Amino acid sequence: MKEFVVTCIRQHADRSANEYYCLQANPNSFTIKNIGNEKNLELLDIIDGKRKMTNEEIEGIAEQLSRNIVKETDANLLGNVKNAKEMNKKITSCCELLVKKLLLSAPIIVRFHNDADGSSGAYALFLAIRKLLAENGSDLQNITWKMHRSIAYSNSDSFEDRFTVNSYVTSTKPLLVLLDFGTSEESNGINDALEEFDILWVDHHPILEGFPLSRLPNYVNPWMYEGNSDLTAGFLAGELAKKIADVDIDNIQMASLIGDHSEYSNTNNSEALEIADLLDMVTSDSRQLVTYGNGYVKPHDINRMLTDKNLKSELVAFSKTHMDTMINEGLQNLKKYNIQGTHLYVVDFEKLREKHGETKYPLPGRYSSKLLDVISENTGEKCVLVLHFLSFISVRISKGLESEIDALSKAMELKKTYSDTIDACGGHRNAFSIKLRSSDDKKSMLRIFLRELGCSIK
Ligand SMILES: [Mn+2]
Repeated sequence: MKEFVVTCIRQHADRSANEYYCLQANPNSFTIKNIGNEKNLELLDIIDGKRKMTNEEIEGIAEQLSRNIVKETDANLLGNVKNAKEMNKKITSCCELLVKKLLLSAPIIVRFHNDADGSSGAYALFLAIRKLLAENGSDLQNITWKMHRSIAYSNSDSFEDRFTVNSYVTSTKPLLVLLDFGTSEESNGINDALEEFDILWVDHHPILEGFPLSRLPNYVNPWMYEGNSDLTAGFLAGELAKKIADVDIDNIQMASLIGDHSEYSNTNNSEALEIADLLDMVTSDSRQLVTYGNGYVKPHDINRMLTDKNLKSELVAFSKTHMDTMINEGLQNLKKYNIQGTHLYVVDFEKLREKHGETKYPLPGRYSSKLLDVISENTGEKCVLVLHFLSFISVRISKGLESEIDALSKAMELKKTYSDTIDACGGHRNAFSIKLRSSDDKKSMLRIFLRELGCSIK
């Protein structure tokens, strides 16, 4: 196909400012260009041609080309999932969908969880997409990256996203990419989003009852293939990235595993350790990196942080010193209880953070994971850490102990019994949190929860 075809129009109030995104496709390569203003074109017009293309024609061309572009990869770690072959197939088809949307210049919104896992996934995809487009003489366009401060996709998120793509007329549905989001009922915006978007969702949280899997053909989660949360969302997004373009992202993927304390993390990889720490920091407190806009970190910022040597070493130094201080203070302020042949520790995070005023780093969840690691290293035993903060109770359990101390199930039970007090509860068996409707109930609910876990408290 020698000619360019209009696959997407971005409309402006002033019609003459309209932008026309056009595709020219060869069997294994393509060009996308944005033809600016003063052209009175319509969707699927062939530029300089006399006819229009049909929707089926252009879809067919984009689908075939995306299949030619997406590469076979040997995904070593995927072998830890029992049905690795099936999962790799699913990743490939998700990849083809993403590339097809790129080819057709459909607006793409990528929402990523604001931690090392979610942001490394976004960064890996960013690198791959940028490379693919550069190799084909095309620019990165129509992609919106949104850092997301939870793992739930709410109704207001869906409202915002539909608004974002409102000004586009496209030959194919826009694409919504969710990285490291969970399946809890708080993700109630999904149904509305499905009206407007195709959804590509990369997850590794346990799949909860009532989740509309059948409506989400492009949902990847190791739990569906007899794997578990240890293959992280960022790691899986990296597998997608490698199929799109030849990018060197091993350390980024490793940072994702380290960030989520996966059993596949290699903590001797000092470069990946650093990246994980930095990603955790800049997604907790973006003032460290971003001084403009809404302060939300985007892959471009991450790229700057990882490629600018001075900036990087400055950030590394800050994150190390600050985390060490906080960990030491945490160790000095633990309450200790006996449970089931081991110990449970409680720490009041509000009290710790008070002293440090300004910075939001570290966020309580990641802090509790680190603190648990240090405690268990110091004592040589597997243990439980309960951290509380505002209306949150965050729980961390050493790997391997969760089958003996199934605190997540107990918390879920409590949520049923005390639905007036507990607003939400979710995460992984080793790492989850309970969100209360009001911080006023925290003391009493904490006591009930600790008693449930076997602590002797009056
Ligand atoms: Mn994750």
